[in-house]
Amino acid sequence: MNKLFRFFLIIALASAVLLYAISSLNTSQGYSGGNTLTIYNWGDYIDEDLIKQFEKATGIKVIYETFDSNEAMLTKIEQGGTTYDIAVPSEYMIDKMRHEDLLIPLDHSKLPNLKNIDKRFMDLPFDPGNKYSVPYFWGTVGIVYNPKMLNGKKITSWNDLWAPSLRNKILLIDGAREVMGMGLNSLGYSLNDTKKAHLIKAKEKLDTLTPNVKAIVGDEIKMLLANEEASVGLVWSGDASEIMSENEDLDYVVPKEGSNLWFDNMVIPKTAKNIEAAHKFINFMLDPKVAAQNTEYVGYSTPNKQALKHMPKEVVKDERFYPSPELTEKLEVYENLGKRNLAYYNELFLQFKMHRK
Ligand code: SPD
Repeated sequence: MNKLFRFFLIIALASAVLLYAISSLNTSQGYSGGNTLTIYNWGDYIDEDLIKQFEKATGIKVIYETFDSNEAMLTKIEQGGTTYDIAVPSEYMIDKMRHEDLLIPLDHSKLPNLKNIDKRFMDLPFDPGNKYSVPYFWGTVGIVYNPKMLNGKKITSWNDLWAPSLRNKILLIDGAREVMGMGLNSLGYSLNDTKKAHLIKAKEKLDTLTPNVKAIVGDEIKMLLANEEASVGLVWSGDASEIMSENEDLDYVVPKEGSNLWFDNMVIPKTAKNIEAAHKFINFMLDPKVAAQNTEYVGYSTPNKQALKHMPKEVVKDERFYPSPELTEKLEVYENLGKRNLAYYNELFLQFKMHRK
């Protein structure tokens, strides 16, 4: 072998080794594809033991990231820096994403466990025929409160929160639609109202709640309420159920003026690199025993009818967290209000937050 040939052979081998090293580095740093699956979910929204079970059963490596609002999730997906294989948006965001061509149609033949979902949660207006999304959890928005800390006082209405006795006692989840929704509902307006005058009135009413608001927080709301750092919280029902399992003095109510009924579903974003593995994971999460384990861990309400059979009766029969269809019919599901209106909700919510400072 002449010297020149040996030199080129060494260069070629070195480049091959370098390329291999770079590609495995990419995989471990969160690039989807190959044998990895990148999942983007709400914080505190899965039993991570199930991820390990899935990895063990399939040999697929899961990269798991979290978000704290639909809006933050959308921005990250639109930026495209990380290519998520699965995301878990709520209904109005799914409607927005499918209209903006950000989702991949699901292959139902790869999701045999879809049959376990209660028909009540299938084929909803935000995704006819479940072309793009599969139910994950559902629930309501309401008020969790501690009667012991309120001298036995009961809360039944949004307007109760404006009582001067609640000064500095209320925590709010950091959600634009939830907080604006509370303002709208307290005035008798719809959660999907787009009249500028009504939205401004709702924001002005929220401003008058400021003295009672101790903080606007993320998932730590559960710990703060369970530890009695505040006596009232605007929360999602699943968080209330988790808080109440930590502190039995608390109660949860869906206010009498009305509230939100929501659905979080699994989707495959357009940028996905491992569509095959995404279907495998979605189908895995739809298994009745897996869904029951996840539900017991997370505390939210499962749409999986077969999973309910594996769960404690007192949980499934608790109408606060599994409200009947008659009750849910009276609640409103958020609609996709369009770019301009959604941006206006966010802007007013931001102004409300600034008003507190
Ligand atoms: N910590 C998990 C929070 C999940 C809340 N999803 C509810 C969204 C309602 N729009």
